[in-house]
Amino acid sequence: MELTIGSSVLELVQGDVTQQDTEAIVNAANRSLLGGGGVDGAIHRAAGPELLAECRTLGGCETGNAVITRGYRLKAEYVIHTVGPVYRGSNPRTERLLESAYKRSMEVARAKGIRSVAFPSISTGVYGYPLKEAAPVALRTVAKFLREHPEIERVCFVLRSERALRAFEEALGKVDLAE
Ligand code: AR6
Repeated sequence: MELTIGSSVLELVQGDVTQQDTEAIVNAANRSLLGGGGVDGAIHRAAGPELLAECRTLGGCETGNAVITRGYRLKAEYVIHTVGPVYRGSNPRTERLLESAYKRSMEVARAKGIRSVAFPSISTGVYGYPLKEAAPVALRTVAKFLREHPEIERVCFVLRSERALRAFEEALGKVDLAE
């Protein structure tokens, strides 16, 4: 599924974010930036040990923020590491932190002159954010950024499961992208 926003494209696909050939892929990291399970583990395995070595020099990342490293053995030249919130029930603060994780990732990409970015669905694995609640936040935030910053040409959400893809497709149908 694909949507045009100004001169940019927002795309939803089912797949593995580590295999994307966008200029940057986003990692759903934790505050230590020293690796973990889920997408984080897969990205570190695919990128090789040099990624962890660079992450060690960064001194961590706050929830809702994002930092950038090289991509090493990945097809993507860069990895943007962001830390989403742990879900403990629906509340505005948690939602703001998820929004911030997407927004800061886009800002970091833009600051590097990156034109294409692939995202996994942040916080919806180990961190327990329900897909149905997370998908509209993710799509709204990225769509708003693309409208304001057309220099990012393509953003692809790479969803691991069919269930996740469906949740994003449904949200894309409902969310008011002109907001
Ligand atoms: N490509 C795309 N999506 C994936 C992939 C993949 N290769 N693998 C998993 N997913 P999670 P979080 C989906 O748990 O919830 C780590 O230990 C997965 O199905 O990776 O933000 C970190 O170190 C889910 O929908 O990230 C942190 O401690 C989504 O990606 C913590 O987990 C996110 O799941 C972060 O938790």
